[in-house]
Amino acid sequence: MKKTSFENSLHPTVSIRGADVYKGALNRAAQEELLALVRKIVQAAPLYQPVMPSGRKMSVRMSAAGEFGWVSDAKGYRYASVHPLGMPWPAIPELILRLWDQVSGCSRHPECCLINFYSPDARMGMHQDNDERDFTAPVVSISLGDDGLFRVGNTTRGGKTESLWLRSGDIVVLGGEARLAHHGIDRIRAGSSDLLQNGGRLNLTLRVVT
Ligand code: MD6
Ligand code: FE
Repeated sequence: MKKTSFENSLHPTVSIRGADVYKGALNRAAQEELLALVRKIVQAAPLYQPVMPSGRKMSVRMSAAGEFGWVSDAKGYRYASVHPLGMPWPAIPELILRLWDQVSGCSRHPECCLINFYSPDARMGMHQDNDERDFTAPVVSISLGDDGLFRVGNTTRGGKTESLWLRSGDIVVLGGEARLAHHGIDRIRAGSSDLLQNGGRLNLTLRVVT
């Protein structure tokens, strides 16, 4: 079988406000392999549209793999051990764990692989990933499909921010001082990738939860 690019060693190529970005970490074969794994996950645990505590619907659709999925509804944000429809979350595929091992510098394994799907008009407001217990473990994100404009700010709200287009196959590691940096996705560049047959962007975020 064709060697996936991450069986070679990976090195960050860009840093924005302390977030390490591995541009082009995954070659096309690796992206396709990951996409097939994501399809299997969402067949078992379908993408759903989360509602924020404010009552507004999020524009992304979500699912997850692992012991926990991050969910949002009228009651608030939390990690849950079952999908909102009641089924257990599928296990995190081995390939994704190997990727984590290559870039995380963390001896623990992720307990959540959150899956976000963006149609061309979806976005993700500025937020912190702070529902986890152990902030010494980084958050690792993998982008597939259309380009997304990623913005990174500060640990506190407001202040200076920097933006970078994330392309299919890019990996971001938020660790160290940047672990609690605010970040979001401002927009999607429709049609910029042909990885997903019907377009859109997938982002996988891997987190140690407990
Ligand atoms: C996204 N990413 O790329 C949203 N969180 O669609 C995130 O929210 C994120 O990229 C923590 C660490 C890296 C990320
Ligand atoms: Fe995040």
